Amino acid sequence: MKDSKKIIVVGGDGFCGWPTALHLSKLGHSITIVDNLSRREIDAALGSDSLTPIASMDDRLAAWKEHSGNTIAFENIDIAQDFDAVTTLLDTIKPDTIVHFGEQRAAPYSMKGVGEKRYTVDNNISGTHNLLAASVALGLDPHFVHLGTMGVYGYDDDGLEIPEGYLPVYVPGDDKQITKRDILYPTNPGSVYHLTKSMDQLLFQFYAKNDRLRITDLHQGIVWGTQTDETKLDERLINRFDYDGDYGTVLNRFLMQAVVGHPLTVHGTGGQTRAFIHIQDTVKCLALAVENPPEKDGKVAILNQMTETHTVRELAKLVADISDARIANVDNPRNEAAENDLRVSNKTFLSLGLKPITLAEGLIDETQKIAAKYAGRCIHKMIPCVSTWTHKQRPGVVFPKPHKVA
Ligand code: NAD
Ligand code: USQ
Repeated sequence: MKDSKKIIVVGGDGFCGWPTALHLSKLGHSITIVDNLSRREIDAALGSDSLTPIASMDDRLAAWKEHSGNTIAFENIDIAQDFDAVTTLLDTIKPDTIVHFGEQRAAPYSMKGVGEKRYTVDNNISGTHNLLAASVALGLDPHFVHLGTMGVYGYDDDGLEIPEGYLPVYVPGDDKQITKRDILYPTNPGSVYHLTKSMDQLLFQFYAKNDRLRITDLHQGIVWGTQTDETKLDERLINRFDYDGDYGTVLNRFLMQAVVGHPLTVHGTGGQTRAFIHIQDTVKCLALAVENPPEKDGKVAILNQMTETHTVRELAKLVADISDARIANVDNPRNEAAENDLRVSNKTFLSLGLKPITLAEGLIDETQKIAAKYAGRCIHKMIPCVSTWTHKQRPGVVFPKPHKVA
């Protein structure tokens, strides 16, 4: 391949990282996955597991070699804790691109307790900073592609369209002249996890300005679905499917709940509007971002990576309509706006040629081929969201309907 790049995929054992590593390998790039397998360890500690049976890293990579003929390298490194290993690896590979998925990514997990809050901040901020600082110390010039999140902006806005990263502000000076500045769109994170993504933004702003690193920060919505063209090839390549109260995201949880006969756990009124993207579109967006690095102009390229917005109650109704599921409005364990509007600009990816998969196309397939097939692996006690944001919230538990007394 003419434009084959040396790419490090940090967090390449995870839900978004694994299918992205396969897709970039299929496109002819030379891939090294870096992962400390902490996500698997957290599952074991919580007593949870992916609904889909995910193979060991060795088996995953052997299966990919059989199907594609391509070798993907793997390094088990904790990027937050082992700076020397990060430096040695970057110095050895001298990557053209570093795709960074390697963070603790669950909002409920980050709010479980003081230990989880501290772990999330230490892991995410140190990991991101170590990659940036090591690249600069070695005099390397990789293009950084980082997975940020739509949620850095919070959900208290009144429906203004969220632009791609920057807000023009007009500041009156002493001489009555008006000066225009492009500032980072103000953040308003709703969890410690989302706070770390807001802090990552400042690290990127500094390293782009000071060291002229080329950085793309992808502000991604909630990813749904499981499989991509590459992970479908063999059961050993299957992607993970999180459904538990800490790591499961709302739409995949509803799909799983529908097939195991659990009421759909709508938090509060379900008026929360969120941005969504299918995992197949995630990997396509990553390939587009890798192929289109920004200029060395001192400014981080920030792209909104989402394809549609929905309220939680709309999603519950969609899933209930294709199943016999009952909808339960449970207590909301989160400290979040009960109802919000959300409008998001995603014009960059559309202009680069993304053709989004819509919920309407993918839902039934996903329900039957994945959720129903692996329903027997569900650990029912892990379903409720019990991590509360403050002592004022209560867990999102479905209580049995009271019996009518005759
Ligand atoms: P995931 O937890 O499945 O994957 C993250 C991977 O990073 C795991 O394999 C984990 O072991 C690894 N990791 C974590 N800390 C590490 C460290 N210190 N050193 C090395 N490896 C480490 O999460 P995901 O759903 O694949 O998300 C990937 C990225 O995308 C995250 O940064 C997340 O914030 C972002 N994102 C995810 C979603 C979503 O809906 N899943 C939406 C928007 C943004
Ligand atoms: N929700 C329910 N019922 C449930 C689970 C969730 O009503 O059973 C509600 C939540 O209260 C929230 C909304 O659904 O209002 C979304 O929750 P989620 O767990 O699906 O998503 P979130 O916590 O925002 O986090 C996920 C990923 C995270 C990523 C983020 C993108 O875990 O890594 O950054 O989506 S975004 O939301 O755009 O910031």
